[in-house]
Amino acid sequence: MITLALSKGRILDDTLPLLEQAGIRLAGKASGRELILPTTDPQVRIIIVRATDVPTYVQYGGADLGVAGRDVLIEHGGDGLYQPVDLGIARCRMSVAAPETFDYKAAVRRGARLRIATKYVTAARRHFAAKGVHVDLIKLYGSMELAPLVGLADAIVDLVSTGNTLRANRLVEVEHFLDISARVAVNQAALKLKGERLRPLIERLDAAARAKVES
Ligand code: PRT
Ligand code: MG
Repeated sequence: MITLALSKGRILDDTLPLLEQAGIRLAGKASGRELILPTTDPQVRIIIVRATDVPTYVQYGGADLGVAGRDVLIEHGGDGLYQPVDLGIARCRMSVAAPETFDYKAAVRRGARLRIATKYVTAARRHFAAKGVHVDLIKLYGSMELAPLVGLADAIVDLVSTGNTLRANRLVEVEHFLDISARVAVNQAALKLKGERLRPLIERLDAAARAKVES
């Protein structure tokens, strides 16, 4: 049996069509509450976990492979994971955003120490270290947009897609530093033990993703 970990929402919605291209469909109609979904391939099942838990399930072998955003994989660290395929789905970017009233570029120029609120501390630390900007990172688990509005932080690091969330909170995207899309993460031990089954599945997902890009 091959177990594939997905998260509800855009990862599941965007992965199902690729799986279908690879010849695998959900078996029967799901109510939306099941956490284990059988597929038309009796040797493949899907488990539904939180987006940030996908790499953890794969790392410890609770799933043989999974689909997770580059953001999630960076924060996890990638231990024990092989990342062979960028599916090009669930695309967005990681950016620094600040209130209109905060001159981010000027603050960076004069070497100010910045307070940055984010869920993505690893990616943010890397970015500011590479830029040589001193930051105090404040870890939050959601609604980062609020932090600068109440004086908790000067700026935030968040994912941006349409930009509507930032606009609604009168924040401006001042620096886009990472392109994000979802990748396949595979348990390294499973790849050795179940390689005969896993490799063709990974190859078919890769082919489906490429075909989607070309169309
Ligand atoms: O929602 P939950 O807490 O369960 O977990 P999650 O937020 O990690 O899961 P989910 O399904 O929301 O996101 C899964 C993956 O989709 C992420 O890990 C990203 O790789 C990817 N993705 C693509 C996004 C977005 N686009 C996105 N726009 N993830 C989050 N957002 C959020 C963003 O954080 C911000 O709050 O949407 C808001 C911005 O969107 P715009 O369109 O207003 O700019
Ligand atoms: Mg979300």
